[in-house]
Amino acid sequence: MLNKIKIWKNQNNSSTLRDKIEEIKKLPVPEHVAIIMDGNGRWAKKRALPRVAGHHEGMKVVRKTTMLANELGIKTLTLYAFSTENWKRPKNEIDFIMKLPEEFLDTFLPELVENNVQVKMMGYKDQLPVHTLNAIEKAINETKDNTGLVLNFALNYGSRAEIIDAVKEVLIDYKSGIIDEKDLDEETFSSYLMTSDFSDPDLLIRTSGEIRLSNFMLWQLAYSEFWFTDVLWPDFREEHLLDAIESFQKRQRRFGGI
Ligand code: V07
Repeated sequence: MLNKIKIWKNQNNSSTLRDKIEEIKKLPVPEHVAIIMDGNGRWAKKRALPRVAGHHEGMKVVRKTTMLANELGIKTLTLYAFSTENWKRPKNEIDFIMKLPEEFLDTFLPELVENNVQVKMMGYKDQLPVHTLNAIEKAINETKDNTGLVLNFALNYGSRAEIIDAVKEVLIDYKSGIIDEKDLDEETFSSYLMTSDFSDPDLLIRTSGEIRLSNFMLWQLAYSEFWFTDVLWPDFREEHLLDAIESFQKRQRRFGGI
């Protein structure tokens, strides 16, 4: 028995990533994890690289994070890839970022399919370049029957605009008699949001030391646990996701006690 325990430890007698994953899988994991992937520009600046190098490195981290989330049994992973405010950035940076979905999918779509991951997107599609949207819609279509992790990209997404648009839809349905004033409760209103297919996030992660929501899922995050880290998104590793989930599980245990 002791021998068996020993082989799980590495030479420093510290626990390995594998140990940590197995520990975390023993307790309930958050169903829906949302991440604000911040700090890509800062990561590049620290290395005297162009900002786009940070975005490119950040894309690789998306792949690793997705695979681990899938293995842990997380049901939905929502990643804030591009906000409605991000159009204010220099054109060359936007052009580069808008090629990332294609590059990501050219490289990783087969792996996503193999791992039963379903790709989704929420956000305002009209303003996206056609080449970007085509690549994403192809991936959504090719993975639509997959039953594993839902990988939901928030792209050209903004929460206040989403809420205003939901209100407008409610008004239209009110005018046409589909909905009555007394029917409008939180659950009904949620069904008008872009996230109508998903449960609310249980855990929000934001990297890079900023402690704010930046117009991300304002309605949906009302009851979520928040986990902020100074780690820049391109430096975010498996152990950081595991730390965030471990912290979530500890909080759940404290509140579940009574
Ligand atoms: C983007 C890399 C991650 C850090 C944050 C900003 C830059 C992956 C995607 C993506 C999107 C849709 C899809 C497949 C992949 C992506 C944008 C930016 C706009 F179906 N990374 N990544 N999209 N960054």
